[in-house]
Amino acid sequence: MPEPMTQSGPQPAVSIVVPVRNEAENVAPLIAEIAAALDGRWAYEIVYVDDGSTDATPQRLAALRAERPNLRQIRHRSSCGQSAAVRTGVRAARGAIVATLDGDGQNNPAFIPDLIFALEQGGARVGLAAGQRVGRKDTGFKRLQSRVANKVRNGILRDGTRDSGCGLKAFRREVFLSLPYFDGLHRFLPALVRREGFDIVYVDVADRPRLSGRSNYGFFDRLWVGLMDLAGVWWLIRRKKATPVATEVN
Ligand SMILES: Nc1nc2c(ncn2[C@@H]2O[C@H](COP(=O)(O)OP(=O)(O)O)[C@@H](O)[C@H]2O)c(=O)[nH]1
Ligand SMILES: [Mg+2]
Repeated sequence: MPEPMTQSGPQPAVSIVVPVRNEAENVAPLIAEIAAALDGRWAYEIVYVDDGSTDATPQRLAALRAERPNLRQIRHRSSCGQSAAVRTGVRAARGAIVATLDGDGQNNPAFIPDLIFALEQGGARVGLAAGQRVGRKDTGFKRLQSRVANKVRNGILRDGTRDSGCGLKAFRREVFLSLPYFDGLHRFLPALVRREGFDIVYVDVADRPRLSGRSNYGFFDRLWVGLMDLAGVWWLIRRKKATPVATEVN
């Protein structure tokens, strides 16, 4: 059983969840950018989920916590993957709205307010505001992989999404936690959120190169698990009936 996570202090409206594995050099600059984007706008907390890093990521986070009371660090004892880290962060989040972003600096926190506004303006029907990268800063080969993967996914799932792998997203905590969980889930949020009967709104976000360190994924990781996950999500959608509208009769 996971230990219960408790936190005192006023409840924030928004939680920023950042999954990281071995991102020591990227922690401080990204947190400064998150604070610059959100300070004075919402009561918020930053929840870093360190997924069993073997570098100085936990120490850097611990040092920053001394000066930032709204920064939390949650640590997996051993690495369980990015989806698991996002889920741990969302479960621990105290805000009703959660925004996620990658911890390597590729996602610019300056877009978080746009995502939150888009979600809020959409009202209760909208379950997810998804970032769509423009001007990708990855290598040509990775851009090609991503383009093919997005075409195949959209062709099969028809989730109307150009780019579902962007780490910048905002959603209602409750909606995310109602989704079926699997490793790889974070790449299929638009299709899974639509499956629950919610709409998606999109926000264009400028992509950046990784600040420092290296990618955690290789070509074969993405190809093999990507195909398996696609088959799984296709099945989940096929096996969905109408979303129940339930009312208690008194
Ligand atoms: N918690 C956790 N985070 C991960 C893992 N792999 C990648 N990440 C984080 O997820 C984000 C995106 O990963 P990255 O390696 O940059 O993937 P890429 O941008 O697709 O090449 C970064 O913040 C990583 O630190 C993992 O196994 N566990
Ligand atoms: Mg990256």
